[in-house]
Amino acid sequence: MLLRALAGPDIADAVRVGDEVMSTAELLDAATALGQRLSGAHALALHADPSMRTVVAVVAGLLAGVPVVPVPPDAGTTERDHILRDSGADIGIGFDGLLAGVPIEPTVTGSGRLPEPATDATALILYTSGTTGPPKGVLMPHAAIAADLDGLAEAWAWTPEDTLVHGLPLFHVHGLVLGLLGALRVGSRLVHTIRPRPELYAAAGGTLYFGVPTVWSRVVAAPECARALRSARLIVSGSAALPLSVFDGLTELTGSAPVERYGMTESLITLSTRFDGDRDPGSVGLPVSGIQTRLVAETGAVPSDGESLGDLQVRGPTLFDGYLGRPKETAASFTADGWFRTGDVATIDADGRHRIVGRASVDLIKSGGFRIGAGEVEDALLAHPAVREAAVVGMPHADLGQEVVAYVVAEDVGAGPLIDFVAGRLSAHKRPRRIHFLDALPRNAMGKLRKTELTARGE
Ligand code: MCA
Ligand code: AMP
Repeated sequence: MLLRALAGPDIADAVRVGDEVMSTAELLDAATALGQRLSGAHALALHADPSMRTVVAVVAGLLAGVPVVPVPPDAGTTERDHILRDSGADIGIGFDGLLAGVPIEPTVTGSGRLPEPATDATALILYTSGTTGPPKGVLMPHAAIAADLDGLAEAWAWTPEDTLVHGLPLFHVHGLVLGLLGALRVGSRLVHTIRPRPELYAAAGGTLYFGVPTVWSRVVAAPECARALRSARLIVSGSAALPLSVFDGLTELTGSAPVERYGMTESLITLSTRFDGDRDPGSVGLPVSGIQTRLVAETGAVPSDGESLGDLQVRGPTLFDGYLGRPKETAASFTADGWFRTGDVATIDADGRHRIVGRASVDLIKSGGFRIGAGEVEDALLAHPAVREAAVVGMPHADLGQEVVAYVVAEDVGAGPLIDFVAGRLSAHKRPRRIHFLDALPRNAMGKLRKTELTARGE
C-alpha cells in the first residue's frame, strides 16, 4: 500500500492545510467514500489548489487505482485545455462546469475498503515542460513513488515522529509526491502552509521543512523567521540549485546546514545529501537507495574526479513509465542500454558525491523552482496577433534563480498586455517577467536563432 500510514495509528492532526485539519481516520474514510465513486474512471483531473479537498481527492484517486492528473490552479486556458484533453481525464474535481464534477464532502464516512491497486498501475500523470511544444504527461507508477519515498525516508531519517512543514504547490513532485504522499507513507504529521512564506514556516513549529531555493532565500532575508527554524531537525532544499549565500545564511541562522537533493519529474528524487552525511554547499550528495548514476560525454565515460563534466544519466526503481501517448519522445529520453538522460550536466567526486553544474539545453528554464520550456512560452507569445517573432530565455535572478525574459519582434503592443496575454494562457509563473522589443532576432547564416547572443546582452 503506497499510503501505508493510512492503515497505521490514528493521528488526530495528521494533515493540516491552512486552517483545515483531518485525522488519519477521517482522511481514510473521506477518501475511501470518494474513491468508491471514482472506481472505473479512466483518469481523475483535479484543480490542484492548496486545500484539503485536493488532499482528499488525490488520496481517493490513489486508493481507487484511478490515475490522478493534478492541474495547476492558475493554469491559463491553453495549458489547462491541453492537460484535460491530453490526459484523457473523464472525471474532474474542482472545475466549474468543465467536466462531470464530483461534489466532494471531506467528512463523508466511507463503508468498506477499496481493493489494492497493482503496484505497476499509474498513480499520477504529471504535466511537465519540454524544450518545445506543450507539456508532456509523465506516467508515474505507484511502485516508483513508494521506492523513492522509502529511499528518502532512509536518507533523511524521516519517521512518524516528524512534523513536516511546507507550502509548496500540490501539482508537482516536490509538494505533492514528497510533501503530501511522503507524509502519508512515512506517517509523519503534515502542516501545509498554503503559501511557502517565511512567517508561515516560522509559526508552524515543524521538525522537517521542505522548500525551493527561492523560499530559502526569502527565509534568510527574514532573519527572525529563519531563527525560528532552529528547533527543526532538518531543512531540505531542492528543485533548483541552492545559492551558496543562501546555504551559508541558513546554516548560520538556523544552526544547521540544509540538506540539498536533486531530481526530476521523470525520475523522482535520485540524489541527496544525507541526514548523517556531509552537507557541502553545492553538493546534491549520493544516489538515493536503489539508484545508479553515470556521467557520459561525447568522448565516452567521465572520470569521478569531482571536476570532469558529463551528462548525468540515471536508472533505478523510481523512473517513470514514459510520456503519455509519446512513444518517440519516451524512447529518445533513454539511452540504448536503458539509462534515463536527465539533460543536466554534473560532476561526481571520488566519494561518489554529485554536483549539478547546469543544464545541457538553454531552452529549459528553472524559475522559482518551476520548470518552464522556452518553446511553450514562445508559442504563447506567437499566438498574439501583433507578435511576429519571439525568443524566450532564462536570465540569472537573485530571488527566482532564473527569470523568464522574452525578446520579441512585434507591432503596436506593449510589454504589460503581452505579459498578461501569456499569463492568461499558461500558468502565471511561465509569464515573461520582462519583454525586450527588437527589430529582428539574432540568427546565423542558416536562419537559426542564436539565443546565446540574447543571454550575452545581460538585460
Ligand atoms: C502576477 N501574478 C499574475 C500576474 N502577475 N497573475 C496573472 N497575470 C499576471 N500578469 C500573480 C501570480 O498568479 C501570483 O498570484 C502572484 O502574482 C505572485 O506570482 P509570482 O511572482 O509568480 O510568485 P512568487 O511569489 O514569485 O513565487 C515564488 C514561489 C513560487 C512561491 C517560490 O515560485 C513557488 O511556489 N515555487 C515552487 C515551485 C515548485 O514547487 N517546484 C517543484 C517542481 P497568487 O499569489 O494568487 O498565487 S518538482 C521538481 O522540481 C523536482 C522533482 C524536484 O527536484 O523537486
Ligand atoms: P522538474 O522536472 O520540474 O522537477 O525539474 C527538474 C530539473 O530541476 C532538473 O533537471 C534540474 O535541472 C533541476 N533541479 C532539481 N533539483 C536540483 C538541485 N538540487 N540542483 C540543481 N538543479 C536541480
